[in-house]
Amino acid sequence: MKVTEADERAFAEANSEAKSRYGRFNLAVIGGTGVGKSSLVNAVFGRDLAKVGKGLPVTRGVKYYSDPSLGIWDIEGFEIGSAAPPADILRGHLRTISERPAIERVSVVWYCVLSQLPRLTQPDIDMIRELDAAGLPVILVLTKVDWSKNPITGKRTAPDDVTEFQEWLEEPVDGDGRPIHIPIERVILTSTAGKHGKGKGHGLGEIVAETLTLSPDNEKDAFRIAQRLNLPWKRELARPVIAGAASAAAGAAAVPVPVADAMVLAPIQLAMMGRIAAIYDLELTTMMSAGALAQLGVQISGQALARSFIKLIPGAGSVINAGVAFALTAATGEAWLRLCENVHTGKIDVSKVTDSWSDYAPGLLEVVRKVAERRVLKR
Ligand SMILES: Nc1nc2c(ncn2[C@@H]2O[C@H](COP(=O)(O)OP(=O)(O)OP(=O)(O)O)[C@@H](O)[C@H]2O)c(=O)[nH]1
Ligand SMILES: [Mg+2]
Repeated sequence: MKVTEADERAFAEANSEAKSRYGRFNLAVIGGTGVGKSSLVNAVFGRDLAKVGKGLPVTRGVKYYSDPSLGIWDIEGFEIGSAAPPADILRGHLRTISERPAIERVSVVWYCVLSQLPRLTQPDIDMIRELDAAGLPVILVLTKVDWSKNPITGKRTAPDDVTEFQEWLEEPVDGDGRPIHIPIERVILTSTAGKHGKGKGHGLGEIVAETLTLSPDNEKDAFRIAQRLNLPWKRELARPVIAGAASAAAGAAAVPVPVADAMVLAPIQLAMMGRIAAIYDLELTTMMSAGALAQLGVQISGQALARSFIKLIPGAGSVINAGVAFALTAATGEAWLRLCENVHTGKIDVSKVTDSWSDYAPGLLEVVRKVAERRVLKR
């Protein structure tokens, strides 16, 4: 059976529909030159937007990088000798941002301070207050923390002056010991590399968890998709998609339809796959060529076609067929999820997706056997 163009479109349309529904998560990263803003963004979101994204110098000291699921407002911290007070400059930046399209609106701010200079200057405090006044939740990120590791317990500790600063932030006071208000939600200590630029980062899981907590409810899914560190969040988003497709497949198969199974089920499965790909933030065009996608459609349709033979088996009525359609769609979804996960984490090269699929795709016979067994057990 030839795969129709409609099948490919089912994948592509579901993919882009899901992408636009989940929308974009926008983060503002503020900090002085070289404090490690870009490194942090790369570590959490797994991509160098400054290199790959469409960078846009919006105004002096403000750049906007974006791809479909993520927008980064890269804002220069205050520079010594700047003409206007930093808070005034920042207020201007925030006004500029608020006049941009809604899809670019900032949700959360990471205010980055180099841990080697663990203090907040008055301009820093003024800027943080300005962000708070604009209704933006601020995470204070201490960057490039030089952890030392206890060789016996393996416990990591930050330098003393960093810990002291962290304690001061819990109840900040001015030089005269009077309490001052610094509207930050959290302080998080991070590093994206070890002392010599190698090794893994620390504090990243914490920054991801806190950013999700502070995100508005209608942008949490966008953040779950944009970030690259927490895979369970993505699985949680993908599972209902699979369940929905499996039910739809069962429904389509239970009703005697005048068209071949493949015509009905392949679009359901391909749309499911397109949605899952969106959750893993995988671009259809980078994942596979149109030809490769067609090939994938052939495989799925082949399974569906084989399914229609089951109808010919004496005693295997439309109910068994619906059960098989359900189970096979669910198994296909799980297999595709695992494949997407492996592409997402870099275990599989995107160019190998089509070749790898046969290793993941559920075997039809296996699925039919399981469904049949379950029915026998139920009796
Ligand atoms: N040791 C160590 N070095 C880091 C860490 N994070 C970043 N760096 C290094 O610090 C330098 C500056 O990092 P960037 O991420 O480019 O800093 P930035 O704030 O984006 O800098 P600008 O965009 O130039 O303002 C780079 O050489 C990084 O490799 C860290 O956690 N530990
Ligand atoms: Mg940078």
